[in-house]
Amino acid sequence: MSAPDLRRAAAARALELVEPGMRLGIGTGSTAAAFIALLGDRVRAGLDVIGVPTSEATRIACEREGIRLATLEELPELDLTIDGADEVDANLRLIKGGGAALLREKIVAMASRRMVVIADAAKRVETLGAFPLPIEVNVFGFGATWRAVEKALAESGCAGKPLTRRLDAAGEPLLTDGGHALLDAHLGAIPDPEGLSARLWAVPGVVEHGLFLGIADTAYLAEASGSEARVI
Ligand code: ABF
Repeated sequence: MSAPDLRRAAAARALELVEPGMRLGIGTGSTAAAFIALLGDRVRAGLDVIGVPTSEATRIACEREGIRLATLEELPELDLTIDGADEVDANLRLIKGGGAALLREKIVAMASRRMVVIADAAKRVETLGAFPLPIEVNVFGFGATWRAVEKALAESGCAGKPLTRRLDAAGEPLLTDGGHALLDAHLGAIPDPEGLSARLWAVPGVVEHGLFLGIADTAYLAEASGSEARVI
């Protein structure tokens, strides 16, 4: 059972929630890509849905599949968002943003009545933080914000943990679809996600961060069970 097979199994389970006429938030990343491909099959077979993509990459993938799209301005209230995650804990708290799309992902998820996470069960953790926490920051005053984020991390009991700037494939500082920079906080563990979230939001240059707390209501996590995939 390969990782793509597991991602497809989780995506297929989420697709069962999609009903004709639904307004969908469509996520970013490889598991969301598996969902887009399966949704495209259903759309070509006649399923009538409309989607709001969470990134330019997802917009392009949906267009290639023939999935009808709208902007969040056109559809400010969505029925269901399906998206991946980098980590999921037992309380459905997430770390997202490895795909550099966290701001639009969080805006779209917050505009949805439901958010369902799809992932390989390997994303399940006891404590968030092994995956570096993405923090989206305004490029204006980047250095000052970097120092303010380090202070916020220290106040959250994460003093001295490495903070790096996200680079693109060419090794240049990455800019998100929204034109912001990304910091990655290599914390190892986040014992108090809610407290850290509040401290990061208090930093003026922080646009958003990858802690999704109280947003997802369901997670479909796929694991190998013999030669089959089991979704838990
Ligand atoms: C996106 O999906 C990102 O927020 C997250 O980092 C990524 C997970 O990607 P994958 O499904 O490829 O593991 O939502």
